[in-house]
Amino acid sequence: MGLKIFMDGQLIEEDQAKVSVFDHGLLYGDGVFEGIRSYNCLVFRLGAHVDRLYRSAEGIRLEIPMTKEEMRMRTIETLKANNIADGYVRTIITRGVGDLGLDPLKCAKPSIIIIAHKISLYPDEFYEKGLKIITAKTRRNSSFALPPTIKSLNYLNNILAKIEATDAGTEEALMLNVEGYVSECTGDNVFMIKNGKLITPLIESGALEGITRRAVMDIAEIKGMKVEEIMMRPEDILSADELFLTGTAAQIVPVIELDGNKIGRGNVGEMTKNLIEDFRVLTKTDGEKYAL
Ligand code: PXG
Repeated sequence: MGLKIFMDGQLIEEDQAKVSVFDHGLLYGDGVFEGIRSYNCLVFRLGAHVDRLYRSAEGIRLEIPMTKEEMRMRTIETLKANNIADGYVRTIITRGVGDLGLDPLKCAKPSIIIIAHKISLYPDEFYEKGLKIITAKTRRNSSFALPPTIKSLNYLNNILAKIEATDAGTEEALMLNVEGYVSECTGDNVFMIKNGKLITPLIESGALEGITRRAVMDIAEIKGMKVEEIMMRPEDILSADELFLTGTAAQIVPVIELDGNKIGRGNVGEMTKNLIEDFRVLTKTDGEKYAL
């Protein structure tokens, strides 16, 4: 039996969960989404994910036809219906069915889709050995065009950079904004550690306000580390002691090389290892609980 998908008010079988060819989500990438994780029946920072989903929707003038509270409830209901304790949830809001023209006002009603899936973990090797990444030539979308704070269904900007990473034989690509400052990777935020200080690009550099980013900053502050958000230059990264990426799916992944240049000693840093462990502990307590 396939998955049970929440779609437009009800849970339906995976093979029945279909989107119209006239949905503006498909035609134009007109919609928003979230990627959420549950750990042993605890949905990590569900409230923050739901808040960001509604902020993204507001950013594209899309009104989600559901309250935030119901959205949280439906997320948990979908996890439960699929008997998933450790999972990855993809919530998608599309503009809905319209005609072939651009006008979003012709779309009658946004579509709400929640997919709860078992988590497919990244290979252990990523965490043990660290990633080698490149700097993409593709620049991060300008806030004046499509603000990177909006988690929209239009991810071509990120996908183009991801293709560059794949072409270079690497897993990830660092993206700069049009001014040449570091913004983020294709689906992860970026952090460096220098002289014991945790440093990450300002959201204004063209980064998504990552939930994992926030959690890592919280952990660091509790540990008494100095945390700074800056306009980061690529050369700052080359002088870092440690470098890592954060995201809901990947959590915290060490990076050991950028464009063939070693970061620090070229191995996974001790402070990164500590943060990985602290984050693992946090996911055991910080979340919305449900029972299967
Ligand atoms: N930046 C971007 C552009 C993202 O899409 C993050 C940062 C990290 O945010 P969170 O809140 O997850 O800590 C994301 C989130 C993938 C994938 O397959 C990743 C995301 C979305 C969709 C797919 O790696 N990322």
